[in-house]
Amino acid sequence: MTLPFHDEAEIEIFAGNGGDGVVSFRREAHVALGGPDGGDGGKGGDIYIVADHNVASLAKFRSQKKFKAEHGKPGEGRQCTGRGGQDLEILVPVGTLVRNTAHEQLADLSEHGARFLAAVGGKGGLGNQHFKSSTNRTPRKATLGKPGEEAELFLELALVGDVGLVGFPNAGKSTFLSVVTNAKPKIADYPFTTLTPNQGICDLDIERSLLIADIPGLIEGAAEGIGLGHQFLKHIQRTSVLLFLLDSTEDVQTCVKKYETLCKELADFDEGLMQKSRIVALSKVDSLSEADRATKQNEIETELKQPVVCISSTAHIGIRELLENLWSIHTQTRTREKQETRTEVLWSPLETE
Ligand SMILES: Nc1nc2c(ncn2[C@@H]2O[C@H](COP(=O)(O)OP(=O)(O)OP(=O)(O)O)[C@@H](O)[C@H]2O)c(=O)[nH]1
Ligand SMILES: [Mg+2]
Repeated sequence: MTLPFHDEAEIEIFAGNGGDGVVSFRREAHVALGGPDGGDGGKGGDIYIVADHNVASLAKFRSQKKFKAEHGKPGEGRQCTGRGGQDLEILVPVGTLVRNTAHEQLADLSEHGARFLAAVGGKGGLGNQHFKSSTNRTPRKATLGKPGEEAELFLELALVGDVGLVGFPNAGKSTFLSVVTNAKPKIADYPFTTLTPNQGICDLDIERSLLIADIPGLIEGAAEGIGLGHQFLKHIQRTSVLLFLLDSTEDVQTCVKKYETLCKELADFDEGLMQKSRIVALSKVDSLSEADRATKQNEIETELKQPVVCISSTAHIGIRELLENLWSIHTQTRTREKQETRTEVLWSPLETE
């Protein structure tokens, strides 16, 4: 699944107006003056924004920016209420954030089927049947339907991956994605081959799969907008584990320096990214002899003071073990997150008294 990417959109939405109430009197044979029987107007349609996994990007909002729900119908005689306007569902990709013009987040539609009521339809007006009193048996009053809510909204897509790939350009991120998932990203031996995020599903077996997100390479100063900048880092914010790729064909000092730069760029963007579990891998080790591989791995582990694994996507070296490790970190992280949310929900100030 390589996404044709369009990850931001601005839309205007107009919920339906309520239908007007009407003035009407009962007309019956032999009854000179029937009572008031004007029905109420129907409610205007609401607008929902709904996450749907069949929608891949926000591209469709380039051509359509205005969305209007149906108005309610006016009431009718014989106390008939007008038909309500139909609700409108705007389908967006899973992972869409909805913001208002002040850029406050209104909704995070991170699961298929998640719905956000974005604009409420206006109430229908009241028919004259409601205005009958002991002093006025023939009221000529009815009220107008209320206007529906309107809003200007910003939609922003942040992918919901399990594993996020982090590395300098040319580190072999897209190649890794293409080997372990169904994605077919562009691969080439020059920097910035990947210009927009890609996502792919890696099936470890029938029951276990990981959603892996590949983002454009980072370079020093990305947080200040150098290279393609850090704009794509939001796509790995919701992953449970980060996989750093360092190109093993480069010397030890370059690998170490690049690793430190990547960490700094991540921290400059969002400290939370640095709290995520991570695996550091030396990529392209098929280009090194086994002896060189081991030496380089040891030296880099010593410098970084953390374990480093050796992989080659093209020669399938170390890939299976890496995927198993990613899986186990991923499941542990998600279990911990679930427990944390449960604790937050269960916590009550009353219990601490
Ligand atoms: N020998 C060898 N070459 C590899 C391996 N993985 C990637 N490469 C090569 O490294 C180059 C860069 O690979 P990409 O996958 O495009 O790198 P990237 O990290 O996605 O680069 P950007 O999209 O520019 O950030 C390509 O020429 C690949 O063929 C590997 O395991 N072994
Ligand atoms: Mg790439």
